[in-house]
Amino acid sequence: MHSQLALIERYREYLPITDATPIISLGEGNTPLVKAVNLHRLIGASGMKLYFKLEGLNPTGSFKDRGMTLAISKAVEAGARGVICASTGNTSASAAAFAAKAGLKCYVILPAGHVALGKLAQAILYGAKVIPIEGNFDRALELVREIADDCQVTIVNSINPYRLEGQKTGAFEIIEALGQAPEYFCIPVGNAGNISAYRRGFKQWWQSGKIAKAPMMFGFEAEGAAAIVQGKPIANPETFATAIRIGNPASWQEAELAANESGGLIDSVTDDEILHAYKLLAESEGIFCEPSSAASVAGLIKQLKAGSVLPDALVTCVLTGNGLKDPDSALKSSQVDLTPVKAEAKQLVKAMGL
Ligand code: AN7
Repeated sequence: MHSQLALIERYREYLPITDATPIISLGEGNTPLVKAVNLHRLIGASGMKLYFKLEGLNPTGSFKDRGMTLAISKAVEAGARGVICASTGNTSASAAAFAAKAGLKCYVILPAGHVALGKLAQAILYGAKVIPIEGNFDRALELVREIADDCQVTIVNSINPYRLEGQKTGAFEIIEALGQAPEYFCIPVGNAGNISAYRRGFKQWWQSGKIAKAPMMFGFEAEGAAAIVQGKPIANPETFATAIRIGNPASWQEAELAANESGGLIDSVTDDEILHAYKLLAESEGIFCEPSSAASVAGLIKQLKAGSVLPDALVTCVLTGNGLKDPDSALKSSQVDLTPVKAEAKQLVKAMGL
């Protein structure tokens, strides 16, 4: 029965909703936690119990839906006319979809030229007003903060207090699926909201006695956008993982605290390491996530080599978004000859390399 409830109804006792809150849902949450059968062996940890939380199976294809269902429900409850966000893509897709269902106007401010095509297509088709700027994500978020009040629109970036509250439900689902918390928890870090949200979820259920121990939180920034690791904002962040191309994370302090107090770490991974993990997930586990999502696995591989993750541990990696959003990255990262061969059996068998 409980799977028929909307995500935020299912966990309502842990969330700031009341009988007066209209529930705007697209069927988010309840995503699969899939056990690795090959990848852990390929990274030299055959005894590892490794699980992937497939957040790309949410209705708009990313984890953002967990927070957006609550942010949009609360915006409707408060009588908002419209919502606005800056985005590297996934927030905009999610905001646009939930706003469409709620009948709210949605304004989306994007860094021109650095949003994966699928995400842009989503925001447009869901009917948002999409405005690219000549600037990066950090500048877009500054502008959104500057104009939201005057324009009488609600910000639905993760600085909206309801976003992270909704996103913490991912931690609850992992605990329910495993019957305990993982020992190590690995996640990509961009604006640093999701790692903060998961920490809230794990901490809340640890403090209420539902789990004996909370996981060590390991967050991974892209090396060219690693503000937290370097201890200073990055003016011109660069990485091929466009979703985490962010130089001044909004939840910087909460994320650092999450890593520190849980005994974990925020580290960085190179584009090459991300690319390697992206392909490994696809080829060894049949999982097509987006490049940014693969930062969690790239980071796991790095920490395993460094000895900070033990090879026989219980580990969960969050795969934050669906690879189908970004087919360009998939094709660009593979050297495949797609020249057509003659439609003849002999030619075909030869092309098959047999
Ligand atoms: C697939 O959509 O910031 O550390 O504007 O799309 O919580 O920011 C997306 C971020 C990881 C990083 N994986 O999460 C946006 C945006 C994917 C993402 C992140 C994002 P945060």
